[in-house]
Amino acid sequence: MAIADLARLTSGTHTQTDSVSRSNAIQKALRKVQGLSPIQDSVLIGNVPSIWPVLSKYANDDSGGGDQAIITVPPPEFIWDQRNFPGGEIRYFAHAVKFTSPNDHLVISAVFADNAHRLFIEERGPGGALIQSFTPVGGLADGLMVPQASQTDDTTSPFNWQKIRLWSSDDIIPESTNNYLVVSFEVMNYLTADTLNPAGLAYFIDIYHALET
Ligand SMILES: [Ca+2]
Repeated sequence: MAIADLARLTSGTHTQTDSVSRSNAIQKALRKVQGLSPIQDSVLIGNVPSIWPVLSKYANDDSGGGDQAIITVPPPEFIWDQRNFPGGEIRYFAHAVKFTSPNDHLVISAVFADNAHRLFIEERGPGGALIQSFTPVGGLADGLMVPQASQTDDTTSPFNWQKIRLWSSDDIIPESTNNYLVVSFEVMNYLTADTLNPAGLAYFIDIYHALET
């Protein structure tokens, strides 16, 4: 069966963000891809502590069989909703792409977060209605979503922010091509006594689909 690339999604200013809820971030992501408003683009924050692991492409990337639509997508950027990072805060991020076929899809992801995060990959209707979840109930888990976990759980190297979480799956079959594949994140910045306590998110998602059912 032939397989084709559909999209590469990487964190950047097009990633939508919200300080209140994942649902709000998803609404913004769906509006962004449909050319509607209001939206809220994420802020590029750079490698704040200079020691975060960087998700980057190979210099001679030929992903997607060399398809320019894939390999010209910029590598992931470190993002947040603003340039300050209070300890204990949770921020939400989302990115949507429209399904173009009813066939089996393959999604491959790599995610960095400072400090903990949950990743959700879902089919959503154009207005945001949840159609189905491809990730576990409550999202894929990276670290405890507890502000004090930096003092109780995430206390030795490799720290949570040093881990790149990997996930992939096939059997991602949309109910309708009117719907969207929506990737969303809930990210928590732990409390710490350190002077510098940055928060950030960076991700890479490749989506492929079968050309026949
Ligand atoms: Ca932090």
